[in-house]
Amino acid sequence: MLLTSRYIHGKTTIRHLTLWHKNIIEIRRSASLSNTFSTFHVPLTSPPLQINRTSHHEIHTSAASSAIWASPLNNYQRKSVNTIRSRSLSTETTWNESSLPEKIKSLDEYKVLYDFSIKDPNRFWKMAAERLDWYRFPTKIKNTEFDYRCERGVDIKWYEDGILNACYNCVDRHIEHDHSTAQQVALIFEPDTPTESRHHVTYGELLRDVKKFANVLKKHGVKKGDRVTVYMPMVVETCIALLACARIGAIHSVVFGGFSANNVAERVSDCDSKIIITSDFGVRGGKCSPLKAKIDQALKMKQCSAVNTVLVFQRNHGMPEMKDDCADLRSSLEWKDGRDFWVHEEMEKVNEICEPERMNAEDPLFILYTSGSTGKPKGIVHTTGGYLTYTNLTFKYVFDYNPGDVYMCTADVGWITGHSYAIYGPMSNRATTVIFEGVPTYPDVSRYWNIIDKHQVNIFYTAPTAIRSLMAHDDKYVTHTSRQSLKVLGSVGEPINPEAWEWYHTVVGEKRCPIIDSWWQTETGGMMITPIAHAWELEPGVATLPFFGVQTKLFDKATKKPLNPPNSGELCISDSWPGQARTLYGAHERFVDVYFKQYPNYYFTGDGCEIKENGYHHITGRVDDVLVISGHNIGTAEVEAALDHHDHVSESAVVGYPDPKKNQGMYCFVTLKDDVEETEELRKQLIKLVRDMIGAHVTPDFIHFAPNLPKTRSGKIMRRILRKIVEPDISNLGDTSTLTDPSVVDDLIKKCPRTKRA
Ligand code: 6R9
Repeated sequence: MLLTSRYIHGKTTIRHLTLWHKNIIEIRRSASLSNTFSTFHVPLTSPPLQINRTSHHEIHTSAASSAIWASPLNNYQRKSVNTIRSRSLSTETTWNESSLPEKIKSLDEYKVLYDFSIKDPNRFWKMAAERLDWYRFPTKIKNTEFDYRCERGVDIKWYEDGILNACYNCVDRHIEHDHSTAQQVALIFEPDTPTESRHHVTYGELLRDVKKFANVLKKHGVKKGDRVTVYMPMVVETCIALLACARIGAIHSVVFGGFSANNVAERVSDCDSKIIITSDFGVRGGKCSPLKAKIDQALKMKQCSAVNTVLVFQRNHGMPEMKDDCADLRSSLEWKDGRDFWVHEEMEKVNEICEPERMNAEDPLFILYTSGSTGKPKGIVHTTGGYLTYTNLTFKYVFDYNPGDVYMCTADVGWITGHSYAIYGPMSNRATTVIFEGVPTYPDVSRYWNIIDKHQVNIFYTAPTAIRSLMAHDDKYVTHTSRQSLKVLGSVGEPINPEAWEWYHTVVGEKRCPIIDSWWQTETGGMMITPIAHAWELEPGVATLPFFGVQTKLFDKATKKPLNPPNSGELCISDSWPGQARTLYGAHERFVDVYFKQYPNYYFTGDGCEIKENGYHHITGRVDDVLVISGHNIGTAEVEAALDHHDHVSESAVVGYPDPKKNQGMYCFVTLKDDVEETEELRKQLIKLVRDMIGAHVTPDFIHFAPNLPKTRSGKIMRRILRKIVEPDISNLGDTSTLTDPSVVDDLIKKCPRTKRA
């Protein structure tokens, strides 16, 4: 179903798109041919870059990038949104090929630029890099190899002779280009409890605090290249900590604040960090959670014996109000003199002068651990120049961010979305960002919508899990709020089922706002397949088209042969993009094994995808989640989408179990909406619904009503654990410590007929 919503330009043109899609395939063919011969010695044919030298800071900036920053915040920006919508009816493209356009206004503009990005990645990504400020602008743009079989092996370098600083690009330069930015709000802090004092932090204040904290790090011996573990709640101080690391060239490794002491210890020891930044506690959903105390526990473990410094922020330093349980936590903290330091005391001892470190584009910016399906977590390494260029450009184009817009991303900084689209993407675009400490359901399920009204949020980015949990309640929790400020809505993290998409679009966005269903991964650094706001028509639950420079390719799981669209298969990416991870920390071989060996010369995403007739990409879920039942391949996401279609269903998770006759049986966990009764009748209706929607060969064997599903901290359902429960192999559940609520697992086991039988 194609939406013909009013907010998007007229009646496009499936035929047009199809023709164009064939075109892409052509371009891909020729691009892959040319790749065989030369990947990076492509001469740069664009005119030489205009370099301006600012006398005080020796920062080189292109004319193009300074033009962006010189634009004042005025009404023009807001008006322009409307003109873009009407202008997007036009099919003419005015792009002059000397620098990237400020916006992507239509599908036609996208097509022209996409083709260019594939044909000439060196020029495209050179122009993208001009959006940043460099101490030395790179002369080498792309130098990448995906083929593990060749002598060089998998090796990814972008902008390799460029020199820049990520913190400078996120803070200093905005003020240097336009002094009034010192007064512009950078971060709006929204605390867990709505009545608690909140504060706004301007770019000027942020710069001061980042410099001071960077000096605290230096005073404690942190140097360029050192790894710094960050274990913090979602507060302004966390942004300060990350930017301060980036400023002095230290590599931050954020560990989500909900992880156990064991998880922390494993991650501290893997990257050998000697310093930890934490907070005395965090507050989420009205509860105070100990952070420093967990660090103390971790530091008693052998793996952490090298840690010699713990810098501790006070959660609400200088604020009068504090919950009793939080005050108790603070007063009962263990304190080891010579190792533990209060940040507010250390900040008193340093000055505000701290020049940014000059970093090579390929110097690591951060490590972020993501749990592998087996074995120990993978330390994904992102580097400075490519990552920042990619997150900067995707943020700007995809959300159509305009100066003055207020942006909010609900992701915690403990996962990649928090890095790329709560900090580096928005801040390098001089955005104003809401940092929310709490959860969507506290103090009630209107919380997000109230925050949107309170801070007049224009762009809102969240995850399907939050959307599904909120839509399980009465719409009045949404409709009693205004939400008039909203222009763009986003979703990331899992496939969004069409019902959730429709609800988000209709009830939350009142059909005014495009839904940016953006597909990407920790490993990809930034958005890869995504709509661009206001540029083309949307389909519920469909991520639509690849971002510039991203070439997708489908393969057949069984034969490993490439498939031509329209088709469904395993999703790979044919060539490098600047935002991609370079390696796994200390484990390059594992990096190659996991991502580059399945399909030689391609990056393997591990996701399934359907590319439709119109070129739109529909992500169908992790490929390990495909069931083979009596010879039929059945994507669990498809069954879940059918179950979620029922009015009474809030969400579902489908897994397989071994079955001697059919190879696998199908087991469906179903969470019902508020106040819906679990009845035999409903169970029958759901089985029929799946058969009707997908086909008679797809019949759930079990429907298990489960009020809660095991979820990771970032809201993804942990199907690995569900598979173990129904197999049943409950003595072998693996690590459950990364779950939001590990007790959910016991409830599921108790109610599972298969475990009972075993
Ligand atoms: C950013 C992030 C990556 C996995 C990815 C895919 C799933 C993310 C999605 C989506 C369908 C989307 N995923 N966005 N699936 N549609 N819009 O979530 O990174 O935590 O590494 O997870 O999430 O399965 O492979 P990460």
